[in-house]
Order: sequence, then C-alpha cells, then structure tokens
Amino acid sequence: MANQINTLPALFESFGEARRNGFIAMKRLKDSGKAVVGTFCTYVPVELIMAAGLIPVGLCSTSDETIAEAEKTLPSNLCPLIKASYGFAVSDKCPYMYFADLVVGETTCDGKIKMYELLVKIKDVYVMDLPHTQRKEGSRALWLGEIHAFKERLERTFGVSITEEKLRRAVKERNRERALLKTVYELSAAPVPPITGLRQLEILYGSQFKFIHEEKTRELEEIIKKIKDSGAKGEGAAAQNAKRILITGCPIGGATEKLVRVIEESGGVVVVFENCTGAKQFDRQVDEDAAPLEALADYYLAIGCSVMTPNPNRLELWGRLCTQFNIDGVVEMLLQSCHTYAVETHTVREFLKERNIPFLSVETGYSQGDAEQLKTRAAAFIEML
Ligand code: BJ8
Repeated sequence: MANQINTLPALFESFGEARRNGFIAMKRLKDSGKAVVGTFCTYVPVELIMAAGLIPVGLCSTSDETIAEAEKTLPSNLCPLIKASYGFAVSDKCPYMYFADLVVGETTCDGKIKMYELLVKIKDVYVMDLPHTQRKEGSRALWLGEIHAFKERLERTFGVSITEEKLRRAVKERNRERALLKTVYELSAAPVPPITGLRQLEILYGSQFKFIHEEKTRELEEIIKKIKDSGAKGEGAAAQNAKRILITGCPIGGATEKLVRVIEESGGVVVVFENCTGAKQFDRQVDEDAAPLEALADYYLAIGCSVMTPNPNRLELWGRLCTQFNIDGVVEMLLQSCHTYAVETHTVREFLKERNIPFLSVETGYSQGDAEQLKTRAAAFIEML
C-alpha cells in the first residue's frame, strides 16, 4: 500500500476529493481480490464489466502532467486527452491504469485507435470495433457482435460466467446510477439553479471514482436531498439574472474545469453539460425489458458523439436540453486536434442559429496557460447575451 501511494501523481493533492479517495478505494478493492477493467469511452458497455463481478474505471486523463512524456512517442499535435492517457500509462503515474487488469479501447477516433497499438505493449488491451454510423442495418449487427465478443473475452480472461440474470441486475444498477446523476443536473433546470456548474461537474465527474454501487447510490441520494433542501430554502447558487449556459463538445473535467470557472466568474452559470461528463451519458436508460445484450447494443450505439456520421442524436439531445434548461447561450469546448468535434462545429452553429441561441466555440488543452484568454472570450460572450 505504502509503495503505491508513494507513486501517486504529483498533482494528487489538487484532485477532487472523490478522485483522491477513489485511488485509495481502488487499492482496497484490489487487495480484496477484485479485478479492474479500465475504459476510455462512453461507448463501452460497462454493464458487462459489472455483471462479470469486475470493477470498471474510467482512464481518460485530464491533466498535462505526463504530456511531455507522451510526446517522446506520440506527435505533439495530437488531442491532449490521448496524449495524457498514454503518458500516464507509460509513466506508471495513474493508479487506475496501474491497477487495471484489462484495458478496453474502442475504434472511435483515429488518434485513440493508433494509440491503442502502442498501449498494447504495456497493458493487456482489448479493442471493440465501433461502427461509425447508426443508420445502416449492418452497424447494429456489427455492434451486437462486438458486444457478444467482449462478453466472451471477459469470461475467458477472468474465468467467470456472465449469466442473463447477472446482466439484468447490472443493467438495473447502472440505470439507477444514471437516473440519480440525471436528477442531479436536472435540479439546475430551476429558475435559480441550486448549485453552480463547477459543483455540478464535481459531482458528475467525481461519481466515476466511486466503485461500489450501493455506496455510490446512497451518496448520490444524500447529495440530491441536500441540494433540494438548499433550493427549498431559496439558497440559489447564482444571481437571479445570471446567464444560463449549456456546455457541449469534448469531455470536460480536471484541467478543463477552467472553462466552467471563467464562465461563472463572468456572470454566467453552467446549468447543464451535454458532453460525455453529463447528459450524453446519463440522459437515457437501457431497456430493462428487452434481451440484455440487444438492449445494450441499442443503447450504446445511439450515443450522439461526433465520431458518428451523421450525428443527429447530438442535435436531438440539445434541442431538448436548450428548452428544458431555458438556455441563454451554448459554449462548446474543443480539445486541440479533435477533428470530429471541430468539423461538427459548423452543424452545431447552424442548428443554434435557426433557434436564435448564441454560440461560442473555444479550443483549449490541458495547460492553464490560456485561462486569461478564455476568460476574455467568455466575458465578451456573456456580456452580449
Ligand atoms: S463518446 S466524446 S468519450 S469518443 S480522444 S474524440 S476529444 S480527438 S473523447 Fe470521447 Fe467516447 Fe465520444 Fe465521449 Fe476528440 Fe480526443 Fe478523440 Fe475524444
């Protein structure tokens, strides 16, 4: 234990409390004989991992601490999420990666696909082939086949049997977690949101570092109760006239919290995150009445990420969120060199223009060097709302 804690990243102390505690909790689970499966993407059906009695953990890194290390191997003009994730793996500085018995990749964007080819030299990596369109019959068949193959890989590697009963239980548990996290962010649909966007992000992002379902749901229920109580007392987290912002784009959290901070320091309040840290992941439920593997295939294939072409589900989700949260403006965060989201910006802009919703797109990375520049842009945007 002591050795492991000694190798925690230098920025350990600055991580959210949930993430810090998560490191310790993960070590305890490993000590108790549990195996860990690391994932990078919302498309990976974690219910299969849960049904196998394994612990799923998100591996996307959100700090620039190991980017220099990664750039010894990877090109510098690559998305920071990919560089940081690889950097933490090669430098052994991410305890979650360190503890992972299996790492699951997916063929989403080109940078990640190629990075997995290198990661395989360090870890046991399994890559799921994700189709890039939802509209062809064959896509669904291919994805269902990938889900079957992933199930078999888990069973083989860990010597377990994923029965239908276990899978149905995992679907129910994960649906419950999604429903609670959705309740957390939907509370900010109130005319005066009861929590700031920063606090909301802390809860949503931090939830992935809670590994025991019962503890996680209990804590979320307590958090929801506290937020409701303070809302009932009229203790809003933002001024009555704060501009209501929806954040979209690449996954946000860790270093990119800076964007939420500058928006909220400039007279805005982030009421909802449409990206993978928020509604993209928690908006819908897996059908509990359907055959579980089929239900998982349908649920995950329908995720509205820019790696899909075309990508109507992202726009459909927005339409609903903009109305439900009474949005004054949309801010898109693009990570540097994320081509799929960057190209989709045009479609997004047109979609919002038709609805008269102001839009700001910013590109950033994991360093804090552009915080002032982001603040200037956010302040000018909110000023004109
Ligand atoms: S479902 S958003 S987690 S792919 S790594 S695409 S930022 S260039 S993370 Fe993502 Fe799954 Fe989609 Fe969500 Fe761009 Fe970077 Fe690629 Fe990225």
